[in-house]
Amino acid sequence: MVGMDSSSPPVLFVVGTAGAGKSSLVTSFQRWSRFLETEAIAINLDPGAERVHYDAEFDVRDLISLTEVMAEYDLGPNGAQILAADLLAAQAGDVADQLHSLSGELMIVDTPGQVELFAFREASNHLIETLGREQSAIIYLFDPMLSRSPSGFVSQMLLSSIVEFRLGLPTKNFLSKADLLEPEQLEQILEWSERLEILELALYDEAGGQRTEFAINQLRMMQEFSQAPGLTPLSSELEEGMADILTFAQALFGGMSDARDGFAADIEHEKN
Ligand SMILES: Nc1nc2c(ncn2[C@@H]2O[C@H](COP(=O)(O)OP(=O)(O)O)[C@@H](O)[C@H]2O)c(=O)[nH]1
Ligand SMILES: [Mg+2]
Repeated sequence: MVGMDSSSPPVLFVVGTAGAGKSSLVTSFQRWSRFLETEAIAINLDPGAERVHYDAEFDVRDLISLTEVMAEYDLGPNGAQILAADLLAAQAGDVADQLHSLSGELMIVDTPGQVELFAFREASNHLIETLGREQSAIIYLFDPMLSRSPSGFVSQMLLSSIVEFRLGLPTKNFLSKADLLEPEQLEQILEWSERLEILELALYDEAGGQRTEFAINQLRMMQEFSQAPGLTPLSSELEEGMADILTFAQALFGGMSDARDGFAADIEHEKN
């Protein structure tokens, strides 16, 4: 068996609340990377996905079917999702063999619809170890509609940091589906992400003093520890922000993969 040695590629886990745009991002990023002639390997870890629009080199649905789990154990979709995650952990050996046989320059991983299925089940930590913790990172997607209110925005900041804490991987926040926001809304949200004191005022208006103080104190502490602060807009629909994802991966893993030189050279080439 081929081991995960230093030649194994960087792995980006795409995480976010249900409907945040995870699967669409994997599709868009893979399509974009093809133009650089350095294709990203897509992996689907969502047993509940009805269909995916990317080419998955590994698809968890080949091992576990949600409809079969529902029928066999007489469960509804939520219970079946949880059991599916645990069944997957029990097959960790098989999964590891299949994942280890993949080679490429960068892996991008689609995770289950609901964020807690990835962040809080034991199976995820096994999978991260299997793919290589040292070269793994999280792309955390903010839902654009939820981001329009100060409390919704702050809630996602907190949730993202909980996921980062739980999985112990470097995390970068991206504002998903930016094409759905009015330019003023987008500007406002980005300003909140850059200037805590502006966010604090907006939150104070919406939520009052006590809740604001609680949240802003948390955020202030988080910002001190964050490896990749800020919020970067992206749109899978318009294929925008894909280079920012790659830049994040390169900043973390630059020296670890041939991808860097290949991708960087291609991007330089695109610019010219
Ligand atoms: N306008 C727009 N819609 C998007 C974008 N990304 C995803 N969507 C839509 O958002 C919905 C949820 O996307 P999906 O990728 O399935 O979310 P997931 O549950 O996080 O995997 C779908 O209807 C997508 O077509 C985007 O960049 N722009
Ligand atoms: Mg999905």
